[in-house]
Amino acid sequence: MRGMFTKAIVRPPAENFGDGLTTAELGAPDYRLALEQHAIYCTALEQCGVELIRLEPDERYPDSCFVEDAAIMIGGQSAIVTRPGAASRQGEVDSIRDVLSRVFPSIGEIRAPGTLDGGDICEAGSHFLIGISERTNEDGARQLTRMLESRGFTHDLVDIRGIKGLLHLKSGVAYLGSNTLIVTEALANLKQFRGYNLIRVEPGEEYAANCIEVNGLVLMAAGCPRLKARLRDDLDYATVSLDMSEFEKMDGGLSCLSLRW
Ligand code: CIR
Repeated sequence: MRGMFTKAIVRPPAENFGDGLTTAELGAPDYRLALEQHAIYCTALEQCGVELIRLEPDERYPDSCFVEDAAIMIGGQSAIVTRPGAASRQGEVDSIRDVLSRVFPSIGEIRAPGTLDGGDICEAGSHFLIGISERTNEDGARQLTRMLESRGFTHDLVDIRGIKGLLHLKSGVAYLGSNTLIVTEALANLKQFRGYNLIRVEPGEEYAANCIEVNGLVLMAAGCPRLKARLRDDLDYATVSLDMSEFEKMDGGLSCLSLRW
């Protein structure tokens, strides 16, 4: 079982955040509101007992607030710097590498022609679910599986390329601990998820599938009352609802805004 989360990297959106990549047709984000939502998200992490490493906003990379995509944490013990699938995001890894190399004695790295986004990697105890997506290719996934195997972790690949509207695996899956996964209906029947207690999000609440469990608390998107009630009443999870509207406009969710270990 993994220990407590004690640290997380976060980076507020830069002023040109709205120039980032998106497929959501929800309009342009309001920058001030995005900053506010980000600040509330950071406070929620701190209230879970996590100490934040706060990076400066970086205008060179409009998507750089989504720090999760630049690295993968393994069992809280080691880290791998990724090679994001979107060319416009590849430079984001440099500052993340700088931070992580001060924390971990040695860090792995995904190399070309591999591409891999942290949002495609779901750590579920000692097992990793690895999404193959428009961003994470087979070569990137293969490099990661070798690194996981050498550290004693197991894995399954999950090809999400045919699933409409799913940017990353974790846009539709979250691991809550205790062998429990939150999944969208579109993913629920995949064989890789057999053996887990599956909590299916109901139609209309798909965005809530991207949530994070931090030291016993589930941080989740506001506006998804059915999932919230289910977690609270049936599974006894305490939840904190966070308004993520401006990040949703840029295809981002709760997990992508921090790198936790
Ligand atoms: C992108 O398209 O790369 C960003 N606009 C959103 C990234 C969200 N990251 C994530 O789900 N892990």
